[in-house]
Formats: sequence, C-alpha cells, structure tokens
Amino acid sequence: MLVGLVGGPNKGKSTLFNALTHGSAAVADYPFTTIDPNKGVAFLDFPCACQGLGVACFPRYGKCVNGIRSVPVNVIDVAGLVPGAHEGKGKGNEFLSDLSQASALVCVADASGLTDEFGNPAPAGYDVSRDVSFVEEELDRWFGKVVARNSQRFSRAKGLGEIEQILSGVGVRESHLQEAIKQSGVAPEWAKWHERDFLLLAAALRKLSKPIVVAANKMDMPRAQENLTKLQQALPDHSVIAIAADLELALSKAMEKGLVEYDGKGVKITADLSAQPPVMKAALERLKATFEKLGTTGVQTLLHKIFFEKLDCIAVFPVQDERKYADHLGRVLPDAILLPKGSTAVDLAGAIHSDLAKGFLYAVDARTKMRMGRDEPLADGSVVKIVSAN
Ligand SMILES: Nc1nc2c(ncn2[C@@H]2O[C@H](COP(=O)(O)OP(=O)(O)OP(=O)(O)O)[C@@H](O)[C@H]2O)c(=O)[nH]1
Ligand SMILES: [Mg+2]
Repeated sequence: MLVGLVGGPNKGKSTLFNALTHGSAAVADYPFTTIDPNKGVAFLDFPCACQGLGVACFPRYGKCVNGIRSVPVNVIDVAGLVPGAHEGKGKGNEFLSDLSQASALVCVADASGLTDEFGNPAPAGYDVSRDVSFVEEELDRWFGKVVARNSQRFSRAKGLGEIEQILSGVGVRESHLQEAIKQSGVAPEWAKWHERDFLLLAAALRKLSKPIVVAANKMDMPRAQENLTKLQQALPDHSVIAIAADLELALSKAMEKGLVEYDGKGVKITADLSAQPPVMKAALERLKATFEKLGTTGVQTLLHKIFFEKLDCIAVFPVQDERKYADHLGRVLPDAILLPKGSTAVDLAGAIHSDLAKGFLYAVDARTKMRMGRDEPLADGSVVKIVSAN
C-alpha cells in the first residue's frame, strides 16, 4: 500500500517524508524545492502476535521490539500543488499521475500560518484551511478530467467491472464505484450519465479511492496551536493530526548519532553534555523541551490514522508451520501483512502470491488449529497457514 504526501509548496512535505522514511529528500525554505518525486519506506507500528503466543518472533522485514511490530509501508513525496495547477500554474499537476496508485493521501498544511497557498510568506491572519481546500479542489479536478476523458467509453461499458478497468489507472476499484454511485445519487445505469453526473461521481470516487488525512505541520511554531484549533473547526469532517516533522527528523538524527534515546514517547539525552560544545548542548536541550511541550511529534499517530482508520486495515501473520508459527526455515511469525478489514483466507493467499490463491485448498487458524474456508473473514492479528495445491 502506498501513501502519497500532497499539499502546497513549502508546507514541509519533504521534511515529513524524511522523518517517516529516514530519507534524505531535499528540504528548503522556498517553494518548489521538490520537482521529481521522492519514494521511500516508512514503518507502521502495532502489537505483534508474538506477545499473545508467548514466542520470540523473527521478522523478515522491519522489526519487533518489546512486542511492537514495525512493518514497511511505501511513501511518495511529490512537488507542491498550487491553486490553478490544473491550468498549468506552478509545476502544473502532471505529477499527480505519480499518486495514481496511492491508497491514501496526507495533505500537509502549515499550521504556523506563515506560508500561503503558493508557499510564499502569508499575510497576517492567513486561513490555514486554504492549505487543504484548494488541494482537494485540484485533486477533484484531476479525477474529473480522467472521468470526463473516458465518458464515451463508460456509456458502452458492459458492466461496472469494465468501468473499474477504465479507471484502474487512478486506483479506482469496483467497490469504490458502487459506493460512489450510492453517495453521489447518480442513476445506477451508466449509459444515462451526463456531465453533471460525471462531476459528482468524480468527486465521490476521489474521496473513496484517495482518502485524506490532514497533517497540521510545524506544531513547534508559535501560532500553531491556535491555527490547529481553527483548522479542526473549519474542517469538522476531516481527520486532522498535529505534526512536528522537523522535530521528529531532528530527534531521529540525534538518536542515530547516539546523542539521545528516543522511542516516540520520550526523549532522554544520553550524550555527556559537559563534553559538548555549548551550541550542541543548547540544541539538544531545546529538542527535548520542545518534545516535552508537544508530547508527541504525531508521526506514528498519522500512520495509524491512515492504515487503521481511513483504510480500515487488519494485520495478519501467515505461517507455513502452524504448530511452531513459523515458515519453512523455522523463522517464527516471519511476515505481518496489512489487508483491508473483511479480507478472507483466499485474499491472504492472493496477497502472498497469485498462484497460492489459484490453488487454494483451505487455511488453518494456527491458534485454534481449526480449518478455515476460502471465504472466511480473517480477524485482526490472525496467524494463518494457507494450504494450496500450488
Ligand atoms: N518549524 C518547522 N519548520 C518546518 C517543519 N517541517 C518543515 N519545516 C520547514 O519548512 C520549509 C519547507 O520544508 P520542505 O520539507 O522543503 O517543504 P515541501 O512541502 O516539501 O516544499 P516543496 O518541495 O517546495 O513543495 C523548510 O524550511 C523546513 O525546514 C516543522 O515541523 N517545523
Ligand atoms: Mg518538497
């Protein structure tokens, strides 16, 4: 699953990308620092099945520390969008195609209120909710254009499956189409759709196939708390998470250098401050104080909101040996796979390998040792063995 970072220029998208991925994307205090997209991997934390089973796990990817499993998820950071991007303003919106396979988007807003929609210094009293509303407008126009371009093909389509095929390039699935038809109130017969129906449908499809979480970034800045409250009031239907991307980045870098211990919940300065130059001592103390004032950098809360609320995912642990909860090499709970809630045993097989799904015979719940049928829904935290003819 891919998460896309979007927003106006200079809002801190690349800083958040670096904080999430331990990346090194270029960051600067002027608009359009990013032109080509940055791609990387972030780690999502959740309770591992090893705790309940009383075993020590051996993750193939990511890690497990004190029963908290971290699994890799893909993240992409793109160029800043500006109002009128669909007409070619700023860097235009050609790069939106890089986001077409994103399952969810993070819209980065600058809660300091110091940058406008174009990433330039904002006038006093700038309404930070503009950072979100114009981005959604541009995204809706992008979807509108894709839908309008294909409208002739829709009227000839034999079923929703065919429409799904036509829109698969922007990550639309049949379930999104069914829900978008319901929500937008357009007629279920697509041959009857007109221009207005396409617009309504495009907006609903965008919301369903690219759900947005708002990252109210730069929470370390003086007016941020006030702007966060205003943002939440202006956007009551949105999930708004307070973020301090720069702080998260600085803390993880300080930890890499062995200067602090940082686990997302607390900061402990481990460097011998008496041996540090005064500037470094002051910087470390400032980082610790800022973290303690905010209580969090919001980065894991953001990932949780996306995967466990917006995308409604569950984590499932496939194994080959249901007695030892291990793979064929004896690695205990080697993988944790994120799947949409409601996924079945055969969906898990398909997520591992399409051949495994094709030859699916049955599955075994490793906790109860009971057999599961192909269409049996999986519970969050399930440990499952798939038995396949392939
Ligand atoms: N105070 C503060 N500054 C931040 C934070 N995050 C980013 N910045 C600063 O905001 C400026 C823009 O950051 P970038 O990450 O380059 O922003 P961007 O949205 O990727 O910008 P473009 O690539 O130009 O669209 C830089 O000066 C960052 O150091 C934060 O949490 N707090
Ligand atoms: Mg950038």
